[in-house]
Amino acid sequence: MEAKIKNIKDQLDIQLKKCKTVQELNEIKVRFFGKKSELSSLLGKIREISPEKRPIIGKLINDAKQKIGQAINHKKRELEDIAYQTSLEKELLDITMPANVPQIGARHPIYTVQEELEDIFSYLGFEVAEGPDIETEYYNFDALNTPKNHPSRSIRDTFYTKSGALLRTHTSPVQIRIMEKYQPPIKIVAIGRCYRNDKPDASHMPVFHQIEALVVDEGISFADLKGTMDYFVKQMFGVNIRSRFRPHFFPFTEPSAEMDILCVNCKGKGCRVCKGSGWLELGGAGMVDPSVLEEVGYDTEKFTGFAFGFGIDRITMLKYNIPYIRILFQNDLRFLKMHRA
Ligand code: FA5
Repeated sequence: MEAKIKNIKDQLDIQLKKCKTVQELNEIKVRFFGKKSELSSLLGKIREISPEKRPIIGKLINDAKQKIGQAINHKKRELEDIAYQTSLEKELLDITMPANVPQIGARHPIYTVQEELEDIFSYLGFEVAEGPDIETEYYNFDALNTPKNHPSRSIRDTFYTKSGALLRTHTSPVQIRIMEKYQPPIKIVAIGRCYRNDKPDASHMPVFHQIEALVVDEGISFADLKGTMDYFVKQMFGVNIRSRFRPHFFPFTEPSAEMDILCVNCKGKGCRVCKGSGWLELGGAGMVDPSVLEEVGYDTEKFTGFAFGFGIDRITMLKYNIPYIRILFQNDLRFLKMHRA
């Protein structure tokens, strides 16, 4: 009997060592403790033992039962500890891991400047107008009093489509489209892309952006033009901005002028960006030529007007201290993130 009890304990030790899960342990418990277990059958046979030996064997069986129970409980705790540890490792949150920052889109600096321009001119009572990028020769040149032999019409300067249309070389055709449609008073700005067969350099790109302004009413003078441009540059760049007017020629304005701002790159010393002049040309301006007003059927005895067209890319360069225009078109994420609006 003693040998049998020892054998049961040895068997249990072997089984417990192999046991890996709580489920296996439950099966072991049934096998060693259940009604059909060897231990139960030993207990059943106790009556067959002589009365004097009975208490000794009974104690042996009860001790064995207790030890088996303790061993199983011990194993149960061990398995529960392992399961808990494994779940902790699985759910481990490593707060030192690099964060996944969401990739949020942002407005390009050119569009931020465009919005600022719209705000400045809206404040002055201008309405925002639009025109197509693909234009006809009529709107881009003819109606703007540009002679048939003007060099800007040549294929070396202008991109033409096979059908004879062209990619607008400036925003001035919007002037004509608006005047054709509406009678004075006119007070609009138009913003958009322009295209020229220009070789890319520090301040030129084949695609760039302009803002056009047009005011037509009774009694509009050059002083109104200068006042508006002055207000605009001060709002855009601050009161310390240095700018200058130069006499110039445009077929659609008379008199005409160009406005320069101190070069963003060299601050007037002369460099590659300003081609040594110390100044960066921002755009052209002038009083609308009466022949343009006549073309749209306006009464030139009654109405006068002014217009100007500025390069938005140049304005953005100045605003963000960008030395080369192409940086605005390269979509380098390092630059775009730096100038996120
Ligand atoms: C014109 O385009 C005239 N339509 C402006 C105008 C409007 C005059 C109304 C009078 C009345 P201009 O060719 O100078 O003018 O261009 C105006 C501005 O556009 C330039 O000063 C410059 O800032 C910008 N610009 C012109 N070509 C390019 C280019 N290839 N790359 C970047 N900016 C350019």
